[in-house]
Amino acid sequence: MIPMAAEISQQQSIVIVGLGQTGLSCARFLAERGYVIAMMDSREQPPALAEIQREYPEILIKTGGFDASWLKQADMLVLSPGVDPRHADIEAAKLSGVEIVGDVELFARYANAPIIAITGSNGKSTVTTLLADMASEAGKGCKVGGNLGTPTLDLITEPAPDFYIVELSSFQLETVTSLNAFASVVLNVSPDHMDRYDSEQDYQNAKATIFNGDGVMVINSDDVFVSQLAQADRNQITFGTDADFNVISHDGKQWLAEKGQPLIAIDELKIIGKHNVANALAVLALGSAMALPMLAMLTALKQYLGLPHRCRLVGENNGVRWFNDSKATNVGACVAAIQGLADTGNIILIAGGEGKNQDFSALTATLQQHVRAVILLGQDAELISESVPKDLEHYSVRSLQHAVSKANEIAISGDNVLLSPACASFDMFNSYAQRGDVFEALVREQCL
Ligand code: UMA
Ligand code: ADP
Repeated sequence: MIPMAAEISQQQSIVIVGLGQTGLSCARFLAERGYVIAMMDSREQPPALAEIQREYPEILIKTGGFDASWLKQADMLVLSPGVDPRHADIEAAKLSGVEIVGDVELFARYANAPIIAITGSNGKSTVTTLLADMASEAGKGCKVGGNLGTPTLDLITEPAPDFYIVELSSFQLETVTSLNAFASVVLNVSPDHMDRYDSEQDYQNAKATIFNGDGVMVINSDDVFVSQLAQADRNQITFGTDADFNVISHDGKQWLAEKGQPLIAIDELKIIGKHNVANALAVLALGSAMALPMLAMLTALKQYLGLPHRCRLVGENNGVRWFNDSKATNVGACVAAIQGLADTGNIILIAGGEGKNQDFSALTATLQQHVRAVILLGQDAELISESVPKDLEHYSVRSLQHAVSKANEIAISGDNVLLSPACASFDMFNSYAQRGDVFEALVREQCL
């Protein structure tokens, strides 16, 4: 089944923009199918350059900047997600009638099995990997990837899997028109990537694209924006407070439940925090859309440890617990982590980095309510400090090493020290993962 592949003709000239992971996957996918392609990147030495030159010496490549005339002459541009479609040369090509797509659009056209599509401001990777564990426990063969790491086109194989389970970012969804997922979810929407969008509305619109088509809509009934996307004439499964999958009290405990029937006590889960309860409910809703047996789903849920750098306990010493939540790259994720840990002790928060034009005032109330000290670092530390309540103990430090030393100095038994930066890491690190690894190494050396 190759629904719309015929729409791209092998005579068309296709320019792939971006020579990163996505560009490499697009080049392989299109070259193997006989398409004539060229590639372009604004960096002089983009990451996949050598690999592409070795594998496909015939591909024309332009690096160190875009060539507006190449872009205008193409029939189709395949943009990597990191490339902003508002770039003047891309806009100009679009105005000249060039079709602009992304790798996920090609994936949607060529996918040969039902797609389960997951987006949201936060929780995507957790939900994607947990759902994959459940499907595997249920004996389903799934290909899993997207924004999570493996580009979607690399997932397409013969024979077809039972399902594709893909995490999609707003960047990837911006260039998608043909997606008709078997089931899809927008987990939640809170401001992020405001350096890429003209307005919050534009960011929300990109997320909403995941519901295109006629598949099952999985709706977070607690999210005002997501609830508004529900379409009465579509199959829907809801999760949240007043929903198909929710939390109930039973036998003196809190349980995840389906339509009032208790499924599993929350204290049996290894992932922590209210945000992970919401994630678990979303996964159960998606799994039920896929008709996965409940027993398999609950077995996988009980075993799921969570991903590294997401609210993970690094260790405990003298009654102080140290948590790595380096993946919290926006305010929404940081607030969720603080609220998730709030019942278990006082919080010392380490935050800061590259702020991506966020409004940090959304942090103020949560800091006031649940945090006993804040340690700020990175490019936007000063900006964030304007949103720290005046009477709250707070420090500005030069490095993560100083942040850990300061936290160690002020922490007392019963405290949770939480690295949850609410910012991207690129001002000081290569990635959130490197930031988290450095934090864990410092904590192990100095504090445990
Ligand atoms: N480039 C240009 N001009 C530009 C911008 C980028 O030429 O204006 C070039 C860069 O020089 C680079 C190439 O494009 O050589 C990189 O492309 P890319 O940034 O799209 O990155 P990929 O390596 O293709 O990785 C992408 C996703 N990256 C982004 O969305 C920024 C990866 O998500 C994803 O895992 C991968 O595709 C596979 O699907 C990462 C990410 O940070 C994890 N995602 C954001 C997030 O989670 O918040 C959305
Ligand atoms: P994503 O793939 O969307 O970035 P992850 O599952 O990797 O999401 O989690 C990223 C961060 O977001 C975590 O560090 C965690 O603190 C926070 N988070 C996870 N799930 C949620 C949720 N449902 N709501 C709010 N924040 C969340």
